[in-house]
Amino acid sequence: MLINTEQELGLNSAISFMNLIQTDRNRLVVGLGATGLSTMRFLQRAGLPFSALDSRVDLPNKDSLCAEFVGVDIYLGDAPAEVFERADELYVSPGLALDTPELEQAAASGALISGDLDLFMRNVDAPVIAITGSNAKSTVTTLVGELLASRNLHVGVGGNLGTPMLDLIERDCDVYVLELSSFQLERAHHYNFSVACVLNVSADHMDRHKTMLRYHQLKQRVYSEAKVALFNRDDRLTYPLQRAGLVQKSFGRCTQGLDDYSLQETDGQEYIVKGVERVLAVDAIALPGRHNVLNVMAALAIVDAAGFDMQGLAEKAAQFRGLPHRCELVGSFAGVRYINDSKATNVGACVAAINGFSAAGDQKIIVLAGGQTKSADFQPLATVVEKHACKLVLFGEGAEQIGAACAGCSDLHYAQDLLGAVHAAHALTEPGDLVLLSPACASFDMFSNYEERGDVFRKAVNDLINAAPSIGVER
Ligand code: UMA
Ligand code: ADP
Repeated sequence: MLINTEQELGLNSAISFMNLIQTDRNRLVVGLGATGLSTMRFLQRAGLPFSALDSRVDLPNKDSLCAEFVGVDIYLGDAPAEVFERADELYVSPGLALDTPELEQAAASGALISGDLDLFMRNVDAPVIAITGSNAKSTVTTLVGELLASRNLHVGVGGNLGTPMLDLIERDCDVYVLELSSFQLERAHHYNFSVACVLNVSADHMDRHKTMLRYHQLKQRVYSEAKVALFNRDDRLTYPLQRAGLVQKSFGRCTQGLDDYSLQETDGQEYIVKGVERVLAVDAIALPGRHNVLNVMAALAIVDAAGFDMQGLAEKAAQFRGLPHRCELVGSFAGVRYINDSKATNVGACVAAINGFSAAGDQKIIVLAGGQTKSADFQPLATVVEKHACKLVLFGEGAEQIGAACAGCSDLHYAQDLLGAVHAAHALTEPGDLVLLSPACASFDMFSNYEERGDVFRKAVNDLINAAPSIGVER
């Protein structure tokens, strides 16, 4: 279905003719979610003609689109083949797989398959810091943004984190900090970042990328034109490929060169250090869990690698309280802590959370997991639940598959839904335990997103707490 907005508004449409005289390129924006909309706005501001399409017939914002993009051809539902055939440049939303027949056909015909990252990189002059990885991207990107803002810099923070990167351009920032997903890297061709960091790599999005090799290669692209590559010494898959002129720096647990960040113990006190120089006492870090110590270290190392003045930034990083739904304490009662880690949408995140909390004490962890599996392998989860003798309460679409992988490794329980899982977990607790919602799966089987899943967990826990006032609540 074509919505030619000029016709709808009763105007005399001349958009095809206008396209011919204003440009020698036919641009097509594919997908009209947050990225598509920001791409349309960017092209419109730049005066570059384009068409757009979305496979949904009932686009919720159809009317406002018509009003905003007068004269632009917008196709909803099944677009005619010619729309793809005549496109020279396709700006494809990250949610769309590139192996769809129309996109493969367009690429085979010589069209450029691209995304918002290319438009962004071609149109900003300020330094761009790019952060990717399977997990911890949002946490580290946000912290880097906060650290730079505390230096009185005008910082643009966005990308996969939420604000589409092209929306940041108008703000004319001193520096940009982008969280990049494998999907965004996959459709890009321009990677000239000031600093590029791969925080960690563990299997995710296997339903889209099919093999770990492909996923790994996509993450590596972030380094391909960067000035400085910052990698995680504890994770071989983050190491950059050698390239002339590439400056390499690293962070990790064990000490390395004088320019690298690591952990060191002195007089019974553990510190983040740069070379041999103390940067921050680990005890001072507000974020919970051992994995978050590495995240704080990574953020400091990124700002340092980008060449900014580090004065006072370690203290600022120590105060960072994190983002909602990432190892967030909901409350504790009867000596049991309830943690919302709904953002753990893959196995690696759940494994990191279990390891992170296990390192911090000898409490037993009851893990609530399940949801859409994204074709994941749950063996790493089985290994870690066995190692730390965790109990597992499984719910949602992936429950059977996770149960099969963890059979014999863990005390297994099943629940109909998340509310049932919270009650089942509560029944299993003893004082000193920790109940951890860390699903290792996407939420879309039962919820609209991970935030809704986390909110349901929070409410269930708060209802439990409120129903047992006599026990004594510590929040
Ligand atoms: N669409 C179609 N046909 C399809 C599939 C999708 O037309 O077959 C349409 C959808 O109807 C939608 C549009 O394409 O209207 C584009 O949607 P999208 O899924 O690409 O999502 P956006 O709204 O553009 O959001 C994207 C990122 N989403 C994905 O990568 C799936 C957001 O990351 C990101 O915040 C946003 O751009 C701004 O940069 C979210 C995410 O889940 C948080 N990311 C994944 C993750 O973190 O694991 C990678
Ligand atoms: P992303 O944006 O990459 O999804 P987030 O900061 O939103 O990253 O955190 C997602 C999940 O990753 C959370 O569940 C969190 O517990 C987990 N996580 C945090 N730090 C790490 C780490 N260093 N390694 C692996 N997983 C981590």
